[in-house]
Amino acid sequence: MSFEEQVDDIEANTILGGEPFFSRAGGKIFIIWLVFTAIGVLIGVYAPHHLLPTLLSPQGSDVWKTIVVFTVLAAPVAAFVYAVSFYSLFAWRHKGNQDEPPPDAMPQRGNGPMTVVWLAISSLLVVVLLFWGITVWNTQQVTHADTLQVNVTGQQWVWTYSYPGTGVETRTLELPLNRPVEFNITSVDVTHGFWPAVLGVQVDANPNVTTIIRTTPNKLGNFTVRCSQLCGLYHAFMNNKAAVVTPQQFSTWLQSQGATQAVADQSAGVSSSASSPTTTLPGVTTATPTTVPGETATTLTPDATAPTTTAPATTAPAATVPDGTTTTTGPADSTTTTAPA
Ligand SMILES: [Cu+2]
Repeated sequence: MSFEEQVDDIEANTILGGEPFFSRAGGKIFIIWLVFTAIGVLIGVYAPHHLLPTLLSPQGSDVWKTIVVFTVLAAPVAAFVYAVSFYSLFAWRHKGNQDEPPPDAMPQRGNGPMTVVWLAISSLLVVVLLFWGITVWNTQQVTHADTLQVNVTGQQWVWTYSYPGTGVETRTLELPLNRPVEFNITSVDVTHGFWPAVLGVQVDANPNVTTIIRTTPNKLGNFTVRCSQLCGLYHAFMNNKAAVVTPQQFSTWLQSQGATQAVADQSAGVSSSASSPTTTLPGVTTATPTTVPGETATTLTPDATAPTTTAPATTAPAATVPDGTTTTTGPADSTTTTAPA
């Protein structure tokens, strides 16, 4: 059979018709595509359980879901490319028993139905991903009245955290459980990347710009804040210890860093009468309506909580449970999560 006859035979019978579907190249590629797609979907669904650390915030769960959805949607596309490639490689390769390689097939200048299908599927996938991304992004932009402010400053090669209104400035990050937190991030030298991965947020720290990201830690645990931008010689060592702790522990920690007890209790959202550890439950501690720390300078001193000095917008509602997220994690879980040092 001449080469032209082979090509005609392939087009007439093997790919498009003639023989039963699963005997044709198209049918075989279809089966390979199905198998590869199934493998890709299984990897997309189950690999994150083994690859991702335990996530400590709803934003982290959003990231998890996004990884799964994007991988599952990409699996059939990648599988199609691999299926055609593998089949071509093994079924249509030059076997080596001919004197010369066969000439190329006739070039394809266009294929109307294929173009329509290709464009339609691609467009649909992009629209779905765009819709998903915008939706998840919007859920992360919700602000809460009792948000804890934390100023984050990157420099070669350390992170510094300050808690406005408390006088505390540290190089370890501690956050109270179930309290929305707003990071105000900047840099004093080059571009860094603030990356508390298990909280599901990451953003660049740029000089002369303050970038805000929000998250709500909803599980206790220790983790590491890393720098995600190659920022110089010791970039790889730009790591900080960090932890999500109970409000009571947070207050105690603030005091150990120099805050007065009144300011620390106020920042942590715990009332002084609830200071006894036996009466403090993480996430369900209900604070008295207090001034939100960090929003005004009036919280700097313990006696600044007098009602006359409190701006209306800074008065938090009584409940400290921020977004209705049910707390399923108790103090006993605090040892379950440790990011690699
Ligand atoms: Cu850096």
